Amino acid sequence: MRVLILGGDGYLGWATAMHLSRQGFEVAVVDNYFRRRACTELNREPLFPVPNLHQRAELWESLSGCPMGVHIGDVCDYPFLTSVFRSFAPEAVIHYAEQPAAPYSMRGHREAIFTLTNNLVSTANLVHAVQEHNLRCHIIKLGTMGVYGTPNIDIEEGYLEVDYKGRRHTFLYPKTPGSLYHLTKVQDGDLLYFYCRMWGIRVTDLNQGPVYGLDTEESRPDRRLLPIFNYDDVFGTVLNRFLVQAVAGVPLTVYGRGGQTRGYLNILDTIACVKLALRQPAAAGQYRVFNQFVETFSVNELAARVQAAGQELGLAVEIQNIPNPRLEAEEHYYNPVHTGLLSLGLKPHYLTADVLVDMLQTVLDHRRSINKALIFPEVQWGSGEIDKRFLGAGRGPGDASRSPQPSCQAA
Ligand code: USQ
Repeated sequence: MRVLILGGDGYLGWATAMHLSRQGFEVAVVDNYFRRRACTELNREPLFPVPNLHQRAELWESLSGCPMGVHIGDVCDYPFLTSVFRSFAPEAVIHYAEQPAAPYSMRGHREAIFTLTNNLVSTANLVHAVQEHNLRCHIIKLGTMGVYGTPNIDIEEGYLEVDYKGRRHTFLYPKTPGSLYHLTKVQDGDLLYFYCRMWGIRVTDLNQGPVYGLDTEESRPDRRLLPIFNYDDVFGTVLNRFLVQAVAGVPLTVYGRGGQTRGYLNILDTIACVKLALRQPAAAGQYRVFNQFVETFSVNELAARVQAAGQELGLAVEIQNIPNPRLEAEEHYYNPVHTGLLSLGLKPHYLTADVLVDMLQTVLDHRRSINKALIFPEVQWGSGEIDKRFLGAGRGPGDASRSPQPSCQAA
């Protein structure tokens, strides 16, 4: 199967590309180097430098014997995208080419407009390219669990069946995103769902939680094959940040009370989920949604685990609750369904002490490159007076975190 990976230079795109090419898929990668440029512009360089995409693809081919096509260009440039479709004729496309950082999207006007434009135009261009070249081409789009927010009821897998005044209908699950980035993931999902209904395209939307990890089987033979790994306040995700903070001797930055709970997964499981979706594609006209994570943790729980793993390596890890730069519920109900990918065959990797120690050891190899100035969060979500009771279920000035009342109380 010919698989085109948009955003193939990124943290997840590169690891996915190597894995799929080794598994016998014919792979081509596309990237416009946005992440590299933004890291340089904001002075938030990754933990270690990685060769450019051409060099990585050549190195990968020399080690594995698996060739990989490289196209440098912008998915928002429609003539460029259609030229790639014409030359490669993909049968599936994995769309990782969105601006993925919530803090970046909240940094200012320029970053907000870039996030909106990039994430929506890239998705719309992809849909049109598929319609123009091969309507059967399966689109796998990386979504986010953050589209749902933290509602005070269970989160279903994409859809919600509603009984209303004696009738029943199934809707997309209601969304309450917590950053502009997450909002664009709601909007691109709506776009894809719309075109599934209009044109019969086939789409899988993978609503992924925060990912952690560095090494995959493919990167182990040569450190130059590791993914771009950020630990700064803009592009770093929470667990990756905590690992670097533990090694740097900086107290772990728990934002606010630390009860924020999310669904996490190892980068190995991201790759496994994408492969499962490729091999068992959505049907024509189907907008298929999976909640892509393996286990849930609060930020406090993650910090405690990193602290314990650090102790095994003789690192004295402190934890500090610092003022939350984001507007988000810090204590909330969280119970998302995530059975779809398990039923396709996912064999999860869990966040064990061994996994944490292994990741800490890789970070220790690069301890001299850590720039402590990149750790403390600078981007603030808002400056106005916000009543935090509106942040949870968004149902008005009631107590959003209150559990549903048992029905016997009404009697
Ligand atoms: N957090 C801390 N301390 C830190 C960094 C983060 O307490 O130093 C907290 C945040 O406030 C948040 C949670 O940890 O409550 C997760 O933050 P994150 O930065 O790891 O994740 P987020 O900004 O939500 O975004 C990341 C990826 C994004 C993906 C998303 C999945 O950057 O691309 O879509 O995880 S999810 O969070 O489920 O929406």
